Amino acid sequence: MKTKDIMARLQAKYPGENEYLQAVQEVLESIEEIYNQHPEFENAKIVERMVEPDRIFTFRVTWVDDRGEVQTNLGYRVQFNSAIGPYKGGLRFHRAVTPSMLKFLGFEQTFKNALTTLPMGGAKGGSDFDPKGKSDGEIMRFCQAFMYELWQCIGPDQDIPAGDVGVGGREIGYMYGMYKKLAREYNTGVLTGKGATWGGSILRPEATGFGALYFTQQLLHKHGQDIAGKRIAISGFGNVAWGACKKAVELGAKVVAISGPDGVCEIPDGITAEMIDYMPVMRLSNRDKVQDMADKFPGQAKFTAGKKAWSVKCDIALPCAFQNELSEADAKELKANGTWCCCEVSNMGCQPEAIHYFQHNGVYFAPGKAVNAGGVATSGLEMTQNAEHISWSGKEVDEKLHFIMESIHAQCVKYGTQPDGSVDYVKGANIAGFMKVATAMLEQGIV
Ligand code: 2IT
Repeated sequence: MKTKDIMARLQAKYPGENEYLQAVQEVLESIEEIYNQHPEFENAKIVERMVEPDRIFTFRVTWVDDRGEVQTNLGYRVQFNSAIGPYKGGLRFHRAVTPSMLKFLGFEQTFKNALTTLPMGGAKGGSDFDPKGKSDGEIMRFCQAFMYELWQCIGPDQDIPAGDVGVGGREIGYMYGMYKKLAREYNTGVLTGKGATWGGSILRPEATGFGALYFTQQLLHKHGQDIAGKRIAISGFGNVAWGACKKAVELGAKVVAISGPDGVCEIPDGITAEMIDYMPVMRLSNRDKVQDMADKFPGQAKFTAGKKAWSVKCDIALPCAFQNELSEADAKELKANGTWCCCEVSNMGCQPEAIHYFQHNGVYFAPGKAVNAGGVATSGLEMTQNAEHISWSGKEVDEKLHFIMESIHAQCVKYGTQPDGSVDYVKGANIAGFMKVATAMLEQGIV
């Protein structure tokens, strides 16, 4: 297989699906060498099969807003790959959602889920519904209308959605309520990220951020460093950024920036517990403004409009918001300001040129599919608890999450160690995930 040829074919077939093409290109470049050492992969056309989703559901979602006006959105579920388990992955509600975005996310999810050590295939879904400025009632009616279509496509052994950008505990609650009514079954295993009193795993809300910090700590330890005392810049202020802030502070680091679509909040003395508690309040308001933090904590947080978190001096950068949020120019600015580590927490948060710059300028870099896998891994733990009708304590879940993140780090080191002893975490994560999925596909025949 030649990455160039496959990419040329995909570009001709899916012109304009830029995020999808970007995600595929990165994985193919990483695995090309090892793939070509295995003629059995080529004979079974593993790559050609793996880059296409198994199926995509597209549906219209119609709901009524607070003014009584009828609104129409599009909903999707991309079931990407089920070689190692039922389809699993989040739902994204964001105005920019397209099939390309969900295909990239579903593709990434397939490899990420393979890294978690748990039996989960890859999927993603969502809608171009824009939560910004919506009331709680509007959010509820949209979630209900969305589930009215989605429920036929999902099931505990079939496909298990969860949250992503724009979908948190509140939205999962509204969707589960509707699912239960339609299916006439208390089938908790059909969604993850549920409330703790009705089948949700303790620590699922924190898990993506906590897991990312455990991974970052392991990467630092591998390189003779520790997170304590380090200055960290974080982008976003949603669920993932919130969990990352909590664990960073717990491990003794100082979070000196958070950001939003409107700009950055610089926090020279480090984020406090009160500020961290305010982050979910900001999210639930649907205002989408990080400036609210500076307004609430004047003197502690300084807001600058139009600037990114990457303009703030830090040791470690943690992108926690959206794909392609960190460009080559941002990477250069970070490096010039003394940053020496970037762990990508958002899915494909760094542009390819930024990753290339980090890797060739002495900045440790690890990709989202390894760093953020603690979220979906804890969803996998939630599925196990639901199947057994039990609930583990926070301590039990945290221990399992810790173990899983260690295993993901070890897989990256195993497959990503270069002849000079350095670790290419991008290669490591991609090859480890690929080998697991490809082997399962081979063993299950041509289907
Ligand atoms: O990108 C992700 O891994 C998620 N949004 C979480 C998916 C999940 O099923 O928990």
